[in-house]
Amino acid sequence: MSIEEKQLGPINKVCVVGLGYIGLPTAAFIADSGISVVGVDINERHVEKINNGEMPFFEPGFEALLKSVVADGHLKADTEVAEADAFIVAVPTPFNDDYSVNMSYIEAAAKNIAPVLRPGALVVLESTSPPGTTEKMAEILLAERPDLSTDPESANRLLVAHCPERVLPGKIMEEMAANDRVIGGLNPLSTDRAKQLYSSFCNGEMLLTNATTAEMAKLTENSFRDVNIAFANELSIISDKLGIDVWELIELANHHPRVNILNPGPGVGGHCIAVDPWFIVSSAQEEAKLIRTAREVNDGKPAYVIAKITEAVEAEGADSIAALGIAFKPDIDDLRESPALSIVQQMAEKWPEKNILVAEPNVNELPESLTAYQNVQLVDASHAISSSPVVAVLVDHTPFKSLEKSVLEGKNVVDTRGMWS
Ligand code: SAJ
Repeated sequence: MSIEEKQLGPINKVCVVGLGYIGLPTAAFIADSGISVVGVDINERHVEKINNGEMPFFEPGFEALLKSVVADGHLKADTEVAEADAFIVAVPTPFNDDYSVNMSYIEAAAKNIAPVLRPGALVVLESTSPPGTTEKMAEILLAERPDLSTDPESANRLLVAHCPERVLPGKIMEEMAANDRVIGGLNPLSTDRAKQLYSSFCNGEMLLTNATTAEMAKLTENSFRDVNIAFANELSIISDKLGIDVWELIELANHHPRVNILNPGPGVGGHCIAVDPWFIVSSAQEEAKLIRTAREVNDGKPAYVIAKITEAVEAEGADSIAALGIAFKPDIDDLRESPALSIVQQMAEKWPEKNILVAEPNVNELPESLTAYQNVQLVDASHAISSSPVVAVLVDHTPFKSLEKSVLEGKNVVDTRGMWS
């Protein structure tokens, strides 16, 4: 049973639902391959910006591509879905209080798409999701459209697959075309059709499997990283207790040909690694012991850093503290789930009478969560350091690395990133 035998033909039109950090670049890459793409988002301002070729968020190198596919008419944004040969769902999948997935965005997308589905249409879920979600999405589609069937032999067949996004924010232009893709359909025909779609713009290998394994593959990749960062974070706490420099320790251990320890930090941020492992935990509560513990270790790191800063503040009798960085990782402006931001917020709350001098070269103004505090100011790094006896290094942004080490002489430094080790 192949695409040719089933006479599914070429994919000429694609509808991408959700124009965020993943959906929009995906839509633009597909449009750049010559396919006509309608990108759909509920945010009207966002849609308007895109149709003017303007970036709704920062991603290096992406603006030129966006402008070009909008100008040549291959990409059009809209608030309404349109008929298409294939649909990609790239909407958020937050978790509920019990860490189970919140399906509301997927459900809303499926209900939107359902009325415009034609027999033979393909629907791909890209959003990171727990095992079984693609099947649930198919059930929602079929409940709305009982005339369609996921039986590949049916003339009214609906093809459904999962193809998780795997690009690293900040490197999307390289990784969107180059990364290998894991593709898992509800049946082999759905998998093949999704492979045809992704081959239009991706030069990486197409790794074919079933939907549940594809869902779990994505969660596994991010959990692998989370567990390994937790190992590094735990080592940093053990090393403090034993009076060992963790950066030297890791460097020495990494000389072993089969050891490659990641970097400790103030905790794990961003919208992926701090979230996705919980989907495994909620799918296998009893069994996912290590994955749960790793999450707890990483989530506990900001409180440990606060305790270290408190020791330094008390030792110095400091009335001013320099905080270097609030982004969730180096050289980006993204503050989502940032442990550095949460540490600064906790300091502001804990010490209303002390000045918290924040240096963050990637933003022009403090986020609302910090402007609420009178004692927090955004300043440049040299000013923050020279005015404070205690310096908390929370993000290792490149501009910080070029500061002379001598500016830290006599300072009590809590360096969570090993920037000057
Ligand atoms: N971090 C450390 N120590 C390290 C590495 C990272 O503390 O050695 C921290 C970072 O500072 C940051 C967090 O971990 O707070 C996550 O950063 P990251 O660079 O590891 O990952 P993300 O969240 O930007 O992107 C990840 C990527 N997944 C993997 O590398 C397995 C990316 O490929 C995924 O597409 C993305 O998650 C996603 O959307 O799922």
